[in-house]
Amino acid sequence: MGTAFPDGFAWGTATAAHQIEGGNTNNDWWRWEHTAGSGVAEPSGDACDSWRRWREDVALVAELGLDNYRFSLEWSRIEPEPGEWSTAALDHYRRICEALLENEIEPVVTFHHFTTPTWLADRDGWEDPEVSERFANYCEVAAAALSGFMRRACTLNEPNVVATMGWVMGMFPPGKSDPGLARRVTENLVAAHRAGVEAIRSAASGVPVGLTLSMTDYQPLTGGEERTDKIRATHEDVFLHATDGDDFVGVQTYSRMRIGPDGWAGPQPGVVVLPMGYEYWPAALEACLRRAWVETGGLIPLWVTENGIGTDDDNQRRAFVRSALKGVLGAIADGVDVRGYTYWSLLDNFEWAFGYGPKFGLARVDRSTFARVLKPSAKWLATMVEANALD
Ligand code: GCO
Repeated sequence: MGTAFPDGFAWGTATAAHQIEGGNTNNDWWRWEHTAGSGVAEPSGDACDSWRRWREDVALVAELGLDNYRFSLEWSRIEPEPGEWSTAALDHYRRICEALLENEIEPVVTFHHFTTPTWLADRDGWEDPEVSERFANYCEVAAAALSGFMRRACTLNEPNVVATMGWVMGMFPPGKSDPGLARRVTENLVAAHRAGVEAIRSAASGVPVGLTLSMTDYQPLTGGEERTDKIRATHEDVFLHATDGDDFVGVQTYSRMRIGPDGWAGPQPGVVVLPMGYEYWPAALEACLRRAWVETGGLIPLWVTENGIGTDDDNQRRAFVRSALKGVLGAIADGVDVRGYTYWSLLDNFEWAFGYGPKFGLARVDRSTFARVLKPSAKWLATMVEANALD
């Protein structure tokens, strides 16, 4: 296996509106962050002030010589009340796309990245069977505004995490633990994805569209085989099997989980554990790419739309990315059609329930001045992007 990536392999980095913009007060996450007992470490507050400083973010992506930048739209800014549309918000996101294109960077736009407008959350949100129509309506309006500017569209970011963390683990809004409701939410998210694909294609024809899925390298321990199959089926395959006809599948992988007869068996003694409690396991990416390829019949191109590491040790970040990319080369060598790699994230940002603790960024952000400073690992990544090869 060589160290060169295929010609045209695309390199990118990613962020999400609520994690970097600041002041997203009209969505369910802002309210969740200020709900006693939610467990959120700290409120998102000003985040990275990217609603104002987005030109600095574009300049960083350009400085790294990346081919694309994945960012998300904040639905609650675009549709602050049902049927009320903000031209100013749509113009804002179009200006980001224009600035990226001026720097020969392809805008990759995520339409829903975990946050839902409070007016929708208060109408049963993702539990409401009507939600897929509301989502499709929003997709159509937003896609029409960005048509001709966005180069790839992601409908839902990690719908499996939305369902599990919100309706099983209770760590994300609405903080429920009801497997029956989680199943209904999953069905509604699948329907929303399908309706979103149609809406985006109708409003921005020719733009490749797909979903981005959180995938974990689930490894069965003795006696954990059946449990592993069940977890894969309900947490991943239900979405992988909902991508028929899509233009790509986004794979987002961070680690593995060993599964025993009672579920997650916890970190293996001797394996490094990261600040968010999961193992340092870069090989998980290759395993998940291979599995996504098989489960989607080897018919739909894959993109790594998120892979990264929350760590204060920038050398560990570099080692992690290098090892993960070796796995990507291995999958490609065996015929898996992987079109690109997106490092999560451009910036140290609001890591949901963990607050600002975990540091995923290629750039650190001063929490009071919002100054961005690229880390050495970012400059190392830029050299690999330039060579389109592993160093
Ligand atoms: C996710 C989200 C990102 C996270 C990243 C690191 O996959 O959970 O897309 O918002 O910040 O995964 O945990």
